[in-house]
Amino acid sequence: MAFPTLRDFLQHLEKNDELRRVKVPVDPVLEIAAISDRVMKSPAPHGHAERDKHLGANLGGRALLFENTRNAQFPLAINAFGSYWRICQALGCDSLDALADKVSQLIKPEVPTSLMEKMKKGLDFLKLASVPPKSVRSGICQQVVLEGESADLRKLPILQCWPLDGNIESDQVFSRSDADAAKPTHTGTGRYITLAGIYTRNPDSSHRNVGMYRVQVHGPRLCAMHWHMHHDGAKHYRAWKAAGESKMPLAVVLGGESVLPYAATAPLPPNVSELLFAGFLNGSGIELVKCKTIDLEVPANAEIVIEGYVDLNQKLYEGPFGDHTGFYSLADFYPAFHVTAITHRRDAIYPATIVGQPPMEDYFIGKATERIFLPLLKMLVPDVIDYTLPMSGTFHNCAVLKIRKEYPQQARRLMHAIWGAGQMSLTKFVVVVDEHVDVHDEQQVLFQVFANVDPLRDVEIVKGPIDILDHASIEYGWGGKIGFDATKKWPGEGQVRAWPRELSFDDLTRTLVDKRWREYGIG
Ligand SMILES: Cc1cc2nc3c(=O)[nH]c(=O)nc-3n(C[C@H](O)[C@H](O)[C@H](O)COP(=O)(O)O)c2cc1C
Ligand SMILES: [Mn+2]
Repeated sequence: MAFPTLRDFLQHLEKNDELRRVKVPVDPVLEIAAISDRVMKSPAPHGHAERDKHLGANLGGRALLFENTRNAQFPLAINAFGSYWRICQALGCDSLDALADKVSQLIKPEVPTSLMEKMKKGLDFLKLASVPPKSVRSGICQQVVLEGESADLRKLPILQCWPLDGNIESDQVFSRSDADAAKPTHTGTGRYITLAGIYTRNPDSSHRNVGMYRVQVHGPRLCAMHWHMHHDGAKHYRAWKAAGESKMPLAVVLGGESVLPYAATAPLPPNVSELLFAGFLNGSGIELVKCKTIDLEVPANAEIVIEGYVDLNQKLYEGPFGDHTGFYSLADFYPAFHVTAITHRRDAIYPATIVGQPPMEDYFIGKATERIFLPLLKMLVPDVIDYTLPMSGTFHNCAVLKIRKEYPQQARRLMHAIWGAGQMSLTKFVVVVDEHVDVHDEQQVLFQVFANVDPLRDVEIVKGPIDILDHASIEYGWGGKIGFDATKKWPGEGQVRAWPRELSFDDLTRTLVDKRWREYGIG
């Protein structure tokens, strides 16, 4: 079962020895981040039983609750989702594979025919299975309402994660110039809200979106809103601008049901509601209350809600920011968000995360997506048996997929399907291996690539949209992508000499040695 509030979730973690309280005063500027980085890369109390040989399976340390945050009024929780065990607890499942099974059961009975129908059915499963959000009159997130001058972001223990964050005087130059940008009026601080759901709707209220985007603090009531142009918040922004509006309501939501932070990161298509998906994961509809100063609804069980509006004619410098790529994302211009109110639960806890070179907390959030979306990926591309987004690929840089090869050049078909599939289309390196390979074992995968690929024959290079955080692509937002066909090549695939067999012992010998192992006295 998932948990109705962040506090309930943290209590559960503490009961299971998965949380440590830090009582001494600690600085939200860099110190908390440096502590968390170390903890996130250390062993977790409960690992991943089935995957114990795989990178990251037993990492993630413990969740941390900093009770005494220097110069701020709230305790800070971090790394609450940062291990296999903890992300499963947050999503109310025993294992991510079990959750993926639940998703595949839902989509199985349908027998769609065309590709379009398949896509529609695949996504419709949410509507069939989930529990829609419910509007309620009041919520703990509004126990305290701060408006006007008293809505001051400095009360929150907002982190500075990395030393050059927000420092535009540094050598971290701009990633591009935005011709469309109004001249920036403000320089940001190094502090970023990192684990919030950003709630927006389109102008006619026909669709609402929740996305996890970082928010850079510029002043007590001013922020920059970092949504990538490929994401739905940016889509809403463009819709409000096209409608000739000057302000777009927006809420930054911290805490709430334990499924919410994950749901905000899930790569759902623009027309599929994160709140519906969250209801499905939560097992009951997410309760929503009306905001106090803007026309939006937010989760009633949240710890803290920052209400306000995006000024559609004002942009701010945003960045640099130490990002999940392991590099600083360079500064750029992003929309200005003006705070009109901060509401919070009495004794609220401020949730945060840091990103950087993996493994970090977001690695496990990404793993949840990898597993939950496997049945949907299979529906779109039935060739896929399993896949992984390896730790070293920081999500968009690499996907490894395995197939049961049935016809020549099947791997290439799969590559192109991936490059056309939602957020996965941004994948820079696609590796395809045969069925017997464990894609979660990086050593096995690299062995297959190095051994089975002839670079003249088995590499596919294309161009197209790339994650905007990719600093290597020649242009901002698009560039080259490469596919490696590491499957066994068939005579029908061009110039292929006789292909040797991979070494392995026969079953008889293996069982014999297993049975006699102790007898040998080797240990
Ligand atoms: C910790 C974390 C931080 C993220 N920060 C951003 C961000 O600053 N901007 C962004 O556009 N996406 C960010 N993402 C990715 C989006 O949350 C994710 O792609 C999501 O599916 C977007 O939802 P949308 O399609 O509704 O926009 C982040 C993800 C995580 C896990
Ligand atoms: Mn969305």
